[in-house]
Amino acid sequence: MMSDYTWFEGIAFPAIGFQKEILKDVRDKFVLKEEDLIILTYPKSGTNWLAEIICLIQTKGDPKWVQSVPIWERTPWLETDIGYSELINKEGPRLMNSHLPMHLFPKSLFSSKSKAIYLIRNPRDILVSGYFFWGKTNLVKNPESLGTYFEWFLKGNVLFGSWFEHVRGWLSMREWDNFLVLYYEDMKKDTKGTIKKICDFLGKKLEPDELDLVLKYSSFHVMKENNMTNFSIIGKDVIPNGMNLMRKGTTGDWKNHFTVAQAEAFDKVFQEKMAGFPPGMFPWE
Ligand code: PPS
Repeated sequence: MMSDYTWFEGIAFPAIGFQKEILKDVRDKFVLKEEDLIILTYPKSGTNWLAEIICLIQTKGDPKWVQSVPIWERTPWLETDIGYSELINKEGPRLMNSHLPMHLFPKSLFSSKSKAIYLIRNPRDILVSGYFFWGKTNLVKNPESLGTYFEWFLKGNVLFGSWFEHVRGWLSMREWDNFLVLYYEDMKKDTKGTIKKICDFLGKKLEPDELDLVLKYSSFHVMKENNMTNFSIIGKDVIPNGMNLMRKGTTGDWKNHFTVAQAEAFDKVFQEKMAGFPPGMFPWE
């Protein structure tokens, strides 16, 4: 087993900022409240894009909040040491995000009326995004090559475990009233339509000019320039090489990186592992 991670229940977490005891408390003791909103994703699915959109919906498109408060304070990351301690002490409606697979998520979710949005992205693009993002940090074992990371990803030997199991687990909640499933690919194709869908789910109404402001301030280029969002203010003492969150923001970048053999191997695993879902469940397939 790799030793460069914090392991909990067979799932790998970054070695910095995560502890088994906290992960256990998150699962067993964290109490979700009816007014909470949770952003759920497998890493590199567009978490921060969705978070920025939700923050901007809350301010009706006014960018002051997203331009003055770091995104990890606006939407604390539940399973981290810091995020957990912030959230347990927070009054009122809480906005949070989590990469946890369903079986490690707070049990209280299943008896609460809190709302959750699960964002899914083509795992091929997630693989490429993760390779370029994590590889440069000191948070994970360095895979040295995309080929090595590809093998790890298909086996689920990467942060937060297998994409296939993560998605299978959370999609079992898709019929719940307070659970919305979104796709990164749809967000790219029709961002405005997706923002409206999120507003409907949250019971928020935006005027057309407010909607345009949400669209503007959550666009890739504006987010890339926003130091409160693009991870550029994370100290070099934490991540010596820095972190480039806003890399390309496109769909299908995997085609620039996979060999033909890798593309075929991925297809085979995808079909095996995701068998049984109705046609159209994954818009990129
Ligand atoms: S993390 O580190 O797991 O929280 O990363 P996450 O935010 O989930 O995903 C990062 C990818 O999302 C892309 N991104 C966007 N795409 C389009 N539009 C906007 N506004 C946007 N914001 C973030 C980001 O570029 C990462 O994808 P890649 O493919 O690496 O560019």
